[in-house]
Amino acid sequence: MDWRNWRHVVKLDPARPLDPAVIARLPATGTDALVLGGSDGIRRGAVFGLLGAARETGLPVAIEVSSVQAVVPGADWYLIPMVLNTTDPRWLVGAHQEAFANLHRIAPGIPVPWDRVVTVAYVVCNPAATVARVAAARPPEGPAAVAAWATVAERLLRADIVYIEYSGRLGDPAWVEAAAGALRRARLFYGGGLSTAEQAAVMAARAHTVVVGNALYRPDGLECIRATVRGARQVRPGEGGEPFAAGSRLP
Ligand code: 1GP
Repeated sequence: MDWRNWRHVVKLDPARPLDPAVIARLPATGTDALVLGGSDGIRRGAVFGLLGAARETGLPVAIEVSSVQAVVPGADWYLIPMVLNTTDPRWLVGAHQEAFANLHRIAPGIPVPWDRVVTVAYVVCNPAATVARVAAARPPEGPAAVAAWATVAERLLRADIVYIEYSGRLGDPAWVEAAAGALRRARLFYGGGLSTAEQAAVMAARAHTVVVGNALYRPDGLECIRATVRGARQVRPGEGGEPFAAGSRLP
């Protein structure tokens, strides 16, 4: 399935151990795709091993290239994160520039699969999240600031995806709504703290795609994934609160 049609995605962290039997059971949960990604401690060997297990599920697999260690061939898509609200340009474009400058060493002889490269503009909203610390992010002050970041992402950077990232805790639906209201073309992803059908439905009514990470690592992880898939499928994007593009008109 094309990434533009994903409603529910599971994010697997290559730095966290997970029973391969759990991964093998992910297709039966009804999720649309697997994303391999994490903020810290990414090692090429672990990404490679996890990619193999993910591929065996038959689900579409994306690698989030948050480090050159995640440059591993064999994924359907390569998601390139850019942290919009970082205080250090390294996390917006600096690390990317460095990677391209060293590509001949990182992936010798392998051309960049540009048709499978997807740009992801992150708005990091939870100051306590690892990604906020690692990427030196300054969380937005409120929904209006989030909407403005969404406009920057779509209109100026032409990003494919705008990602409202609360990683580790449930976010404020009003912030997701604000981003939706500013977007016309980019896909809106929400991630953070989802483990129940109700929580997933609230966010999936405001975003195109919801991402579930941490909950899978709980003892009842697969049940959480099933529940969040059910919730995401109960609603349509733009159904909750402000519809897409509602606030994107110029005065
Ligand atoms: C993390 O947005 C994802 O990048 C998912 O967040 O781990 O809190 O589910 P959780």
